[in-house]
Amino acid sequence: MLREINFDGIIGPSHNFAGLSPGNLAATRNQGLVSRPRAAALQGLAKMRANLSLGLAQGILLPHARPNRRWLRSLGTSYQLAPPHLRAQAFSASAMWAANAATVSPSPDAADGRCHLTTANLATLPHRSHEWPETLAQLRLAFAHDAFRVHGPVPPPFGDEGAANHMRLAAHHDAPGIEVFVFGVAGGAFPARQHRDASEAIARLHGLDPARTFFAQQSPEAIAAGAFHNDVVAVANGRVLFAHEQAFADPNALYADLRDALPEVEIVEVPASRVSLEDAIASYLFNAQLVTLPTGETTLIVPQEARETPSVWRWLEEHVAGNGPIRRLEVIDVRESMSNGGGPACLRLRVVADPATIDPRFMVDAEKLNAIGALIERHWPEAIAAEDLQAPALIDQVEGARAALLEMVGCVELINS
Ligand code: SUG
Repeated sequence: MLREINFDGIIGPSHNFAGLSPGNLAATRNQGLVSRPRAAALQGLAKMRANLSLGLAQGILLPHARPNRRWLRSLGTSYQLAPPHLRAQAFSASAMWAANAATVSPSPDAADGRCHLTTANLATLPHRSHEWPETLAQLRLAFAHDAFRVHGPVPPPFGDEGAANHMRLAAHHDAPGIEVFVFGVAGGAFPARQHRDASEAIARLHGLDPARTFFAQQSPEAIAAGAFHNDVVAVANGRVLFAHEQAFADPNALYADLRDALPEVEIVEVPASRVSLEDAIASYLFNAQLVTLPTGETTLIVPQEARETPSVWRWLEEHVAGNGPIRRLEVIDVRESMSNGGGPACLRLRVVADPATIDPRFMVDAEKLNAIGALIERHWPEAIAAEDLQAPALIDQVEGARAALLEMVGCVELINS
C-alpha cells in the first residue's frame, strides 16, 4: 500500500547564519547571529518523533560533507585559502531543507507506474548549487528499488528547487493525482528560483499526463514579500489545497483548472484581509505539514511562530472550530531552522510510496531517533559564530560529527560523495 513518508533532512553540524539567501528575509535578517547546531538538530529530531507518534511513516536524509572540499577544489582553492564568501558557501548546512532535494511524482501519476524523483539543481544560489551531487547519491541509495526512478538534475540555467514548488492533489494516495508546478518570473527585486522550463522538463521526464498537470505562476507580490518558494504561501495534501489569497498570479484560473481535473478538490484560501502576506511569511503558516492521519483526520503541523502571530492563530482556531477540512493542529518548535527561513515543510521531502521498498537505512523509528539524538548530543557543536568559520578545530568537529553519523546509520560509502 502507498503511504506518505516524510524524509527529514537531519540538521547538519555546520548549521550557521551566513545570510546567503537574498529574498529569504529570515536568513538575511539573521546574518551574523550565533547559531546552535546541536539544539537545531535536536529540534528536527523532536519533529520527527512527533510525526511518528501521530502514526506517520518517517525517513531521513543525511547531512552533506561540509565544508564541501570537492566544490572548492573545482574552484581552484581550498577551505583555508578560499575568500570568505566561498568559505561560507562551502560550509552551509542548507541540505537540511529536504523539500529542495527533489521533485517527487508518485507511481499512480507516472506513465510507467513508477515513483519518479528528479534531483533539484538549486542553480540560483551558489551555496545551494553544490548540493545536488550528494543529494543524488543519497536518493540513489534510498530509492534503489525498482519501484522508483531517480533522475539527475535538469541542466542549468533552468533553476529548479524541487518539491518546494510542486504540489500534488489526489482523492487518496493510491489514486492518480493532479500535479501543480509553481514557477516564478524574473524581474523583481529578488530572484525567481523556479523556472518554468525546469518544471516542464520534470513533468516530461516523469511521464505525467498533460491533462492532469498544471503550471501556475507564483504571484510577483509573494516573491517580493519574501516567499522565495511556493511552499511559503501554499501547501497541498490529498484533496486539500491550503493557500494564501496572494500566492498565485492568477488564482481563479488555477482553481478552475483544479476543480475540472479533480472535482473533489477542497480549496482553503486564506484572505489577505484576515492574514496579511507579511504575517503569513513571518509565521510560516503555509510552510506547515498538511498530513492525513491514519484516522483520516487532516492535520496541520505548524511552527510555534504560527501560534505566536495573533492574526494567524485566530484564523486557524476559527477554521478548526468551523468544521473546515483541516481538523487538527499540531505545534512544533523548529526555531533554529526557522531563523534561516526553513519551516516544518522545508525540512521534509514527502514521498508517497510503499515503505517496504525504501532502503531501511533511510527509515527511522523512535529507537533509532534516540540513538541518533545521543550521537548528536556528543558530536554536534553547541554554537557557531561567524568568526568560527576559520577555526580548524570547528572544521575537524564538523567533519568528525558527520562521519560518526554515517557510520551509525551504515552509510559510510557516502563519506566522500
Ligand atoms: O534556500 N535558507 C534556505 C531555506 C530553504 C527553505 N526551504 C523551503 N522553503 N522549502 C534557502 O533560502 C539560508 C542559509 C544561510 O543564509 O546561511 C538558506 O539557505
